[in-house]
Amino acid sequence: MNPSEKPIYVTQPFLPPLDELQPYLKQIWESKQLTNGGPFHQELERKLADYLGVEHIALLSNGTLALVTALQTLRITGEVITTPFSFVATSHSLLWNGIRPVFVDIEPVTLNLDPEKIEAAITPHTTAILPVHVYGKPSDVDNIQKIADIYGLKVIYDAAHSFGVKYKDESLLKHGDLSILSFHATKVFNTFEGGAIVCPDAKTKRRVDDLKNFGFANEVTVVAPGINAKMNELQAAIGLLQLKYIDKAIERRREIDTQYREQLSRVTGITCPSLPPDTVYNHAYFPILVEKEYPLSRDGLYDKLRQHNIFPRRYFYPLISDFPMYRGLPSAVQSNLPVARKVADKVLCLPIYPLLTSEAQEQVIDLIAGN
Ligand code: T4K
Repeated sequence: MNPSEKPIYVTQPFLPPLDELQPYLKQIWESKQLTNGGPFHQELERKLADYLGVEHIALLSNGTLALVTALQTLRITGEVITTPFSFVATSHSLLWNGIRPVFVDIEPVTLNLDPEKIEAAITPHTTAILPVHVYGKPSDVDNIQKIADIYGLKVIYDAAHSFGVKYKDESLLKHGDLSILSFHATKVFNTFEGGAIVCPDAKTKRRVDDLKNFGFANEVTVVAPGINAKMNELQAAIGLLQLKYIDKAIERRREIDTQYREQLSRVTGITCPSLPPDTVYNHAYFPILVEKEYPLSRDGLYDKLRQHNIFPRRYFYPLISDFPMYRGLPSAVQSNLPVARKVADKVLCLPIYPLLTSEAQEQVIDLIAGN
């Protein structure tokens, strides 16, 4: 098979028609309100809360600062239990708050934090659990909450991948004390860069709003050493436009997912992880696991696709616990994380995005199937 003419990346951002941005730009130019909670920012907060089915949402400049700010909002200190199988921002947010990450292994089917292994990692210093809904798929929220209740721990979900995901008929983002979202260019819903914190009540949202604005509660009062993590008006305008197209974009992702699942489940040695029951998914990622029975190793398949101008990604390899700033931690030892290590060595995320053509997808499938 000839290499694809145009590179096929793991993702490509959806962009609304350019001419639809013009009226928003005009309004920004006329009002000169560029940031600090302007009208588009306020409108997007309202519309997103509505669309996602949550009480309150605070917009931030990116998902990483949303994580950092969420931890500060709940005054988390000491040790926090988290997963090594995620993007490095999850654990970095702990270090930025002077908190020690404690890695706990993942569960082999959902690839999320394994609740059965959490209790053994709790110490007198543990204050919270920071699970990730990896690829947007729900963590075991019920069992995680049970443990949190028994030990008096807070739960903050890194829901960077979970825009629009529903679990048991309601937004997945309602679980835990707070959830954060990412609106990065590579995400299902993008504002170029952007993020949010989903809050259960107005008081918590107010604290987030103060913290994302240097800690200012009013012109003369600073309540905490906050940071500048505000979403600006241009980002918010893009978000308002994206909302018009999001359902169609997710629908196209669903079709691509179905096609991959049908075609690749026939290939010996390729596993397509399933969805937890009761989930309405956003099809943010399409991970496959390259098993021993497949003729190539995961990296062999990764290289083969790259030679054909197709660029899948090994999300999440290496494990966070293998990066230099984490590997000295007692919980980072290999024997503590056997499932995460195995999964990190066989996972490959395939191209999935609304503008992926059927021909391009066929090419990816044919190469994996060895045709
Ligand atoms: N928590 C979790 C669980 C996360 O996954 C992330 C971010 C965060 C927290 C933090 O949220 P943010 O602070 O980012 O809002 C990407 C993203 O940069 C990162 O947002 C994301 N997770 C992570 C999983 O993936 P890279 O290094 O893989 O991105 P990059 O630049 O290689 O992009 C991948 C492909 O996407 C490119 O090959 C082409 C395409 N692309 C990318 C960009 C940026 C485009 O077509 N256009 C673009 O503008 O990290």
